This record gives sequence, structure tokens and C-alpha cells, in this order.
Amino acid sequence: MRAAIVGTGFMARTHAEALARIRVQVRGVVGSSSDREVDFAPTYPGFDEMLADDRVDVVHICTPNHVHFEQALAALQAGKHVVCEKPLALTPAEAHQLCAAATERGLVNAVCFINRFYPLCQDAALRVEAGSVGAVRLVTGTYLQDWLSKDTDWNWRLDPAAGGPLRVVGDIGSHWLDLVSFVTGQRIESVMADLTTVLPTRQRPTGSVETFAVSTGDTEPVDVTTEDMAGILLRFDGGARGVLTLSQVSPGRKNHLAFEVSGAAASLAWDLESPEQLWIGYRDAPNRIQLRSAGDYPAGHAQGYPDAFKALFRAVYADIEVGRPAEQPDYPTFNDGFEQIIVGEAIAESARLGAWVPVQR
Ligand code: SOE
Repeated sequence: MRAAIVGTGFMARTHAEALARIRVQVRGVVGSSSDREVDFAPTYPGFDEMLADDRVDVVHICTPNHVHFEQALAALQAGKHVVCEKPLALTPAEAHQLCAAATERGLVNAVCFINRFYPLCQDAALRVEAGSVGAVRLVTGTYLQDWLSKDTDWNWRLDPAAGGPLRVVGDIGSHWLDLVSFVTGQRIESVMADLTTVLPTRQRPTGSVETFAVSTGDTEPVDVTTEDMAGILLRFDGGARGVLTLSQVSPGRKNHLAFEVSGAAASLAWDLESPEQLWIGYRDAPNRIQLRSAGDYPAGHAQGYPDAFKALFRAVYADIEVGRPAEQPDYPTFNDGFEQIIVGEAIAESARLGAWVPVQR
């Protein structure tokens, strides 16, 4: 199987490295910025040339959010399987169209909700499914980062035209929401959200800035309308309740996704920044820390972010080898991408109204 990657930034490099590890050849990449050096694959002159290359079976979309829809649709129409970074699209209608296009053509489709592929998140999901946690009553947690905490921090995600109207909710909240739905087996039924922009004016560099990089050089002041922080109450369709805190302005927190599930019989807690440990809490027995034992490397040989991509792509490429999606794919598909877009719509609406809003399915 041979792949091509659209995009040349942080995510494109992550995809290229994971593909190399599962021995999928990357035929080439397409980028928009001529000044960025691409050292991980040959470049195509443009997106159309890449789509016209018959040797490419799979297109990986690692571009800013606003072009995901048109690029994913064009790739499906060209008969390619598609692996898309989140968000799948910017509106429910677009995401729905992509789900339909993939189904119609029988093409494999995946969205990179990567956190499901940490071995201890899979372990947590199996524990809930097996009933050892009991009925899930409460899901709490956070996703906190600090890379946008200064008014001089800038990235395309701050611009709604490129990143979409929601920022912390779409960029990092969607990861948490997808992960806890995966672990609990419960979908989000309704939400009550408070969204806040603490830095309404930022200094935008006149040149582009790589994700997580600090900008240098000339800047100009711009108004920011997307949220820096969010507090969200959740009701799940299996009866659980949830509370989520999101922020990209929390000094010291780099990529702090953490969740805790309280079930009738036990609790589970996991933190992306210490991914080799799952905390298991009991009322009448000693609590314990489960260390990772499954995965590509023996226990004690720490696995992390690049390994999660490797595991996700291995699952997706198993279907690509067959040529079509399995009946029940064991990786996040366009349907899961659609799910997070409709949850995001409900969150935005709730923040506007100051009221509980159901997720429209
Ligand atoms: C930036 O907030 C970011 O890179 C997200 O876009 C990713 O999806 C997440 O994995 C880490 O943070």
C-alpha cells in the first residue's frame, strides 16, 4: 500500500514517521508553503497531481481545518482511501457528505482521534465493557495546554477562517470527548457550556508559525473571537454525567488530557502525560496502578504519542489491505468525526444560549 500526505507541518511529519514504522511507502507530499523544507518525502507540484498518481492508494490529510472537507471529498472522488486529521470538516453538513461519499464508494475512512490507541485507554474501555467498573456514573477531566497562553503566541488555529469557529473545543476538547465516549461506550446526549476568550487581542506575526513554536519577528494586533477556555457539563446517553475543563492558556500544562471514570464498582483514571499508568480505585479494596503490559515494546520500555499513531495506522491499513472498511472498524471513522462536529455544534449553541442543548442526531 502506498500513501501520500497533504500538509508539511507537525502532523504531516508525525504521519510520515508512523507510516515508515509500519512499512507503508509515502510516495510524496503536497504543501502550500514553498519556503518550508520537506525532508521526509518527495514533493508533488500540487494536490491535483497527487490525486492523479495511480500509485497512491491512501491520502493522509494533515492540513489546516478549513480545507479538510474539500480535500477529503476530492480524494474519495479520486477513489483513494482517506485518513483525515480532526476535525473532519467544519460543519455537520460537510461531515455528513464525507461519511456518505466514503460509504457509497466503499472506501476506508479514518479520523485521527489518536488517544484511543494508547494501550491503557484500550484497557480502560475493555474494563468498562466487561463490567468490572460497574455502571458508569460520572466522567470528569481536563485537557489543558499552555502554548497559547501569551498574547504573543500565534498559530493558524486562532483564525476562525482556518481553524473553524471553535478552538479549544474543536482542537483539544474533541479528543477528550471522543476518548471518554470510546472508554465508556456512551455517547453525549446534551451539553451545557461556558466558553471564554481571555486574550481578545493577540499579536499576529506577519509570517507563519509552526504549531507549538514560539514566533519571532514583526507582528500586528488582531481581534480573537475563538475561545481560550471552556467549562462543559455533559449528559451521556447511558445515564452518566460529566464535567470537562479545557484551556490553551494554563501555564505549565503542555498536553494535559486527563479523565476519571467513576463506576458503581470501581473508578479508572488516566493522564496522557503519564500514559503508561492506569489508576484503578476501589471502595473496599486497596487502589492500584496498572502498568502497561500490551503494546509493541515490553512493559517498562515507555511508549507514547508516536506509538499511538503507529497502532492507529496499523488498524486502518489492515482494512486498506482488504480494500474496504470492516463492518465494525476498530478505529475512529468519519462517523466518529461527524459525531464530534455535532457535539461541538451543541456546545457552541449552549454557550450562546446559556442553556442545556441536546446533540442533534
Ligand atoms: C494543538 O493544540 C494540538 O497539536 C492539537 O491540534 C492536537 O490534535 C493534539 O494532539 C495536541 O495539540
